[in-house]
Amino acid sequence: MSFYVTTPIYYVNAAPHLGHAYTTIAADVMARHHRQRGEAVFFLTGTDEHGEPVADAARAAGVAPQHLADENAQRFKALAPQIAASNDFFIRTTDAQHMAKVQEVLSRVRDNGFVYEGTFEGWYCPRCADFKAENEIDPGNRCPIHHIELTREQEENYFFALSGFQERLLDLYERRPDFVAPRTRYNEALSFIRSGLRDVPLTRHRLTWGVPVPWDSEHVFYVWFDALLNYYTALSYAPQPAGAALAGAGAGGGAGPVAAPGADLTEQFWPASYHLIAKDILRFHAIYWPALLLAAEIELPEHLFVHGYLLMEGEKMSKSLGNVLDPFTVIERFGADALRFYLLREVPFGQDGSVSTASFEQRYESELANELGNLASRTTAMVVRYRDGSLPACDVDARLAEDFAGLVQRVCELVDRAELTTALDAIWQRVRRLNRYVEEQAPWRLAQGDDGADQLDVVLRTLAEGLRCVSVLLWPYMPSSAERVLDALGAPDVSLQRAELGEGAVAPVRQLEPLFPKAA
Ligand code: ME8
Repeated sequence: MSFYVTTPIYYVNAAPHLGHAYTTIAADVMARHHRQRGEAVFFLTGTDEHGEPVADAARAAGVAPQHLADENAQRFKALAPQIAASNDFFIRTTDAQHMAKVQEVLSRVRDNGFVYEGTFEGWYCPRCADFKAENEIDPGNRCPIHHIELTREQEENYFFALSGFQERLLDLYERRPDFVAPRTRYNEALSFIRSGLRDVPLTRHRLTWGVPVPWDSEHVFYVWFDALLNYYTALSYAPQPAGAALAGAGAGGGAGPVAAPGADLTEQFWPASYHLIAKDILRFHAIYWPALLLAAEIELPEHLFVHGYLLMEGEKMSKSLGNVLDPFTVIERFGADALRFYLLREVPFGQDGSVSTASFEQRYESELANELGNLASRTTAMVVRYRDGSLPACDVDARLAEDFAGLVQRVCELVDRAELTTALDAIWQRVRRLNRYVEEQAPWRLAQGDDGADQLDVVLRTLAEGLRCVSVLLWPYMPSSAERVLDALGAPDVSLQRAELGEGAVAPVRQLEPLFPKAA
């Protein structure tokens, strides 16, 4: 089994913000979860460095585009470890190997008869790098996303014959109702296709910052075609994934076939299992991308999952709108795990949702510190206090086993559909169940006198097992906190194979320091 997940490649016209962190965190949760299942996983992120968004920002800053790209690509690259993202590769569209592959694939599209010369005339947003249809324009000829005035473009271009793919795309959407999720986005893409597809420019004449068109030196490829192809080109030159994220936790890395170093990974990982994007770039991914792949005779990806916007004060957060919450500051105060948890818990994955410092702090305290943190502290403390850190090898409480039955399976099914918030909620209900169990059983009473000794054994073993299971399942969301708990329980294995309640080996338990201390 192999699993390949991607994020959009981000524009290097400015520094990363929370919106970018969000998609990368979500992709990381999926990648880690599939590694836990023992699958060979490839997780790709990177930067989109060509086209007007970058050329214009470089001009405004008085530097060469490559200079701006180099500077900001480093900032995006640095974001990944800070949010604990375990990406296997970081692609930059200025990589020579990527550029050569783009030329190869798009030449094939031309050889296959889907490219012709023509004149484009229409409205264009240089920030979106997008040609807008008449029904996508806000009053005053403004971009509905960036609110800037659109420019009127008239240009000699090579066109991609998108309109010729209408029937094949309709057929694709009919045959594969899970090609785009959630359903609202599937419907949106489908109605766009049904409304009639127009051919789109494949190249730009006046721009020079892009991948050169091999058959006409006066053109560069339109940035979106260069960018979309990253998902495919990366596999041709990325190194073999190490599966390192699991190795640290003692499970020995991802399984699956292992290619020789330097081998082309396309056969092993293409087609992509999931492209994660936000709804701003739906049309490119749900329409242009499959059409381009059909034109190039490349297999289509399995799923596209479209998440919503993180909103601050009701507006989409974006570099160009200026209302940006800095993920680095949040991480510095509360840690990456807390940010990861908050984003996937607060905003149902797939919908828009507001984020704020106030709701972050509230969840940090009520859920992370008081629910999970407290469960972990008191469970380990009680095993140490009442049993000297040695758990008895007895069965777990049957009622709790019943409450946990089917959980691993359920989480797998939900993550398979990218329902990351629902999966997290299913796990969290068990965190709460375990805290209620402590209250119901009152181990401190059982510890008084000898009559309750057997029951206390069962309660402690059940709590330790419950804590172990939820920690394994939470690992993709909060890797370092989960690893700390599992380490204290003497059970560092995060593979899902033995994540059922009662399947853990009995090991010495250590008292755990507070997982989520009050922030300074
Ligand atoms: O569009 N809420 O790059 P980009 C949620 N280079 N997600 C957000 C967000 C927000 N407020 N703001 C940004 C591009 N994102 C192209 C993509 S792909 C072949 C080329 C995330 O830097 C979300 O994933 O504008 C969104 O789709 C992406 O950043 C846009 O990043």
